[in-house]
Amino acid sequence: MPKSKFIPLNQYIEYPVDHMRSRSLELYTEMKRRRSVRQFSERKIPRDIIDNCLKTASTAPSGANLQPWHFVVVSDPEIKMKIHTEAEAVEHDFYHDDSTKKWVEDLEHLGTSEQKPFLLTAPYLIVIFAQRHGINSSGETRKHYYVKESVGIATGMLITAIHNAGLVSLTYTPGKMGFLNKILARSTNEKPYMILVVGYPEDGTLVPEIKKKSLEEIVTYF
Ligand code: IYR
Repeated sequence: MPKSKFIPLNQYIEYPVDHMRSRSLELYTEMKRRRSVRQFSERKIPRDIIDNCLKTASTAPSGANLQPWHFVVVSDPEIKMKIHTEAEAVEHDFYHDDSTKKWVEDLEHLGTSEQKPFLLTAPYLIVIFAQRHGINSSGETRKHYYVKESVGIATGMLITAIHNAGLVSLTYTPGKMGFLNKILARSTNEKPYMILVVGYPEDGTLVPEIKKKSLEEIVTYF
């Protein structure tokens, strides 16, 4: 017998097919407006809104339901400053190193640079950690499964929740992120996964003109 107790699937709602069609189209219409933004205003955001978005992320499926993630929400200006200093040092190497020359060329159309002022201006930096393994209260380790997949799904749901709330975000990944463990006092079983920068866009924000692949390009039906 499984150890789990089983309960009826009583929260499921079946919609009539027409209703399903309009709901699926409405979400697509909403999500295709989402853009990654690199210019953030300093406007504050109530914390309960961020909490609600994190609660949405917490509903994500994960390997063996072990939920191998931790979210550190940074709004403290001094901590943001430390992250900014370390991140710009990492980016300086990335933008000047010979080994990343081609990569930097591939990014030209996005208008990125080694300067990361949004790490100071955005009201929240959500630093997402992936737990390579778990540690219980007695300090014993526990294997985690499909960690990257699980954290990726939770992060996607967080990005969707933030957009749905009417905010903008940026998935930001400096090449080396070990400094985040030090600054945020997270143990080494937790690997920094990304910084999700969250806030309002600055007035007059510009975004690159980019195209998404068509369904024909990305989907095969059999
Ligand atoms: N971390 C660098 C470089 C960078 C890499 C990728 I892949 C991007 O999609 C965008 C930027 C930076 O943020 O500038």
